[in-house]
Amino acid sequence: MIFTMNPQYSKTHFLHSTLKFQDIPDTGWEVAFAGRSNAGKSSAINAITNQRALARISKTPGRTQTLVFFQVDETRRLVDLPGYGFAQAPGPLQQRWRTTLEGYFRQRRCLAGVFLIMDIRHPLTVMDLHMINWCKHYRRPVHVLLTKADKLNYGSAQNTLLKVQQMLEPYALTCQLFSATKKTGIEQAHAMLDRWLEV
Ligand SMILES: Nc1nc2c(ncn2[C@@H]2O[C@H](COP(=O)(O)OP(=O)(O)OP(=O)(O)O)[C@@H](O)[C@H]2O)c(=O)[nH]1
Ligand SMILES: [Mg+2]
Repeated sequence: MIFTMNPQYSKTHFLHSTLKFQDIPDTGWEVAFAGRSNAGKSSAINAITNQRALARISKTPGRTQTLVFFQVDETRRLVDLPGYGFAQAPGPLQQRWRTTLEGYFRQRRCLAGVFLIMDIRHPLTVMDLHMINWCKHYRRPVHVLLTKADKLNYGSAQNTLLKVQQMLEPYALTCQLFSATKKTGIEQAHAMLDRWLEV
């Protein structure tokens, strides 16, 4: 299959990195990328925008330590969130992230939805379920990317997708396979972003 990149996302550029989300005016729409440390949030942003190094990627968990805002165009943004479950981060920093993220989910009017990124080999951790409940509480729609799907063969990846979909049925959220390395699932991710970021 010939993969054609949706040009509107490939123009995305870095806007601001901060622990104070109020730095960026609460206008237009944004979609936040949440998930465990090292799950592949930053890589997913790069794959979706067809850029190699827009968001910083690292083998060491805890690379993204602030909210990083990327501008798709004048009214639309993608936001890379600090990963959760990173035990080595100093206690006060972890506490600050928690408070910041809680405020962000509670207050941010332009937050149209959350892409929840899970490593397909370790889906639905306790923290992921907390995040899903949190989003439900604040009425934020969630779309799950089961990423690193290239690490499993086709059958196992499909099986995991089905299982995760069944477990998440009570939450009425959507779920897909994704691989930043193999660039699979990008068109489906774009379709979801198009819906949420509709101007
Ligand atoms: N095989 C494979 N590896 C991936 C994929 N996505 C990310 N990775 C690898 O997973 C590691 C973590 O990726 P990041 O994108 O930095 O993860 P993150 O969720 O942003 O991590 P933090 O910023 O620490 O929270 C890196 O070594 C990536 O190269 C994928 O789809 N397939
Ligand atoms: Mg990151």
